Amino acid sequence: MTLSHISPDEIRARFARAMSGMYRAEVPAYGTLVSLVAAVNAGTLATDPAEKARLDALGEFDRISEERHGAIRLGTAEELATMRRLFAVMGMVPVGYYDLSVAGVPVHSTAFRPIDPASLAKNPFRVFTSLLRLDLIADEALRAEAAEVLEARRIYTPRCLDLIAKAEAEGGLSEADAQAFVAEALETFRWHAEANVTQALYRRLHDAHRLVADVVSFKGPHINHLTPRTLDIDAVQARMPGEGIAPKAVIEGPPSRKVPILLRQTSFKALEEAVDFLSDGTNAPGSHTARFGEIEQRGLALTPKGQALYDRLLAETRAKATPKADGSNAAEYVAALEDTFAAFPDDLETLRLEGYGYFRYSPVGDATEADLSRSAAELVAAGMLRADPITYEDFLPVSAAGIFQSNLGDGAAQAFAANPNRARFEEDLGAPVTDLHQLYAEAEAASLARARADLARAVA
Ligand code: OOG
Ligand code: NI
Repeated sequence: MTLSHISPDEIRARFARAMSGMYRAEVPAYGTLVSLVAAVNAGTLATDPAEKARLDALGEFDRISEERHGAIRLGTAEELATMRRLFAVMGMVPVGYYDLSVAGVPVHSTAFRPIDPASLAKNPFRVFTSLLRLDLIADEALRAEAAEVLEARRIYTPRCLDLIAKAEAEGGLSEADAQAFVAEALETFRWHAEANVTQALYRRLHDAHRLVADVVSFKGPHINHLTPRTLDIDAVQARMPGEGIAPKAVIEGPPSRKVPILLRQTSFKALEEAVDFLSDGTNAPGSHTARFGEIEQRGLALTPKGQALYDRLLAETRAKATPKADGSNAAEYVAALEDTFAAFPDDLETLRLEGYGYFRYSPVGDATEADLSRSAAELVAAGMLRADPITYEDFLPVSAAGIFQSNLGDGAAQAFAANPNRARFEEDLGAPVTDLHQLYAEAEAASLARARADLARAVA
């Protein structure tokens, strides 16, 4: 990057804003949801000045009202590899591998996101990106037809491809190029009412799996939801029906707690949208449901120890009660969830001292020479360091599966054997995915090293 280049963080922030504007125009309920989330967040902060001060001090306050994640589903390895290059222009890299086949969804996924704490603070926009796995579809003839349709489509504009190449060659984009890039890249995520297939083929794809129809039938990977971040998901969930939005029956993820951990999410059903299928002589009007709304609340990022406890407690909960698609056992599920998760420590001190979560350290007091050799826990106890929870920036495979399922329709669940294929995904992507635990561990270690150096400087 040179001085005349626009920073990838700035391009991402502009792109996220442009995407939000586009989605608001395409899906009116999204605008309603964003307003509701803003009202609930403002209310939460008004009644909790300590939380507001904490978010301010961490530089997290400014990002929250703009914070979004989106999701797309791609059809081919080439589309995925190019998507990696497109997101790289905005400082977003693939983090994590999520196998959704276990949950009956024939995709595997990663999340493109910024990884540097300063970039996250500027704008943490992330996109959950799935690649269709035609290999999991049994009908070989249908698989071949789907592959042929996907091979023929072009989801990026020629100008967009040129600008990606230019950013790669020159190490960045100028103001004019960045503006053009945002506009051109947006085209890839737009909804296309004209399908690439006849209604008859759409039906067959749909019968194989609704997700296959969603990926194969259209000209591009329409953004299927855009999710604002709330500080109180229970409050938003409770207020959604009053705004004419019917959320899914249960919130995915951990239960409501004093210290939020990981990620809690809820979504509402897709719109039914009119589709023009390729003519097969009948010209019957068609429709498709793809796009939906979602909200999320983010909490403490967990260490492998904390994540293992989360996974175990969630599995125990689901052995007691599995949420039914029609919501009929929602209360039973929530009771089982709360009951089981009573075993998960719910105060910041225990979570930190027992190594369940990741924390960011900063210096607050004066230290003496002798203090410098003390442990982080001792320095916090002595009031020389403060420790703040590091926010979870990623996704949860079981939750993601629940979100997919609730929006694909209930009958859509289909059993596939657990079939993770990270090596194949990375080959298709053209790069390895970054390990998310490594990122949090590095962020924690870097903050501690910096805090210790600051304390040492103050002694000297
Ligand atoms: C992605 C569903 C997963 C989340 O927030 O966990 C997801 C999709 O439906 O394409 O977005
Ligand atoms: Ni989502």
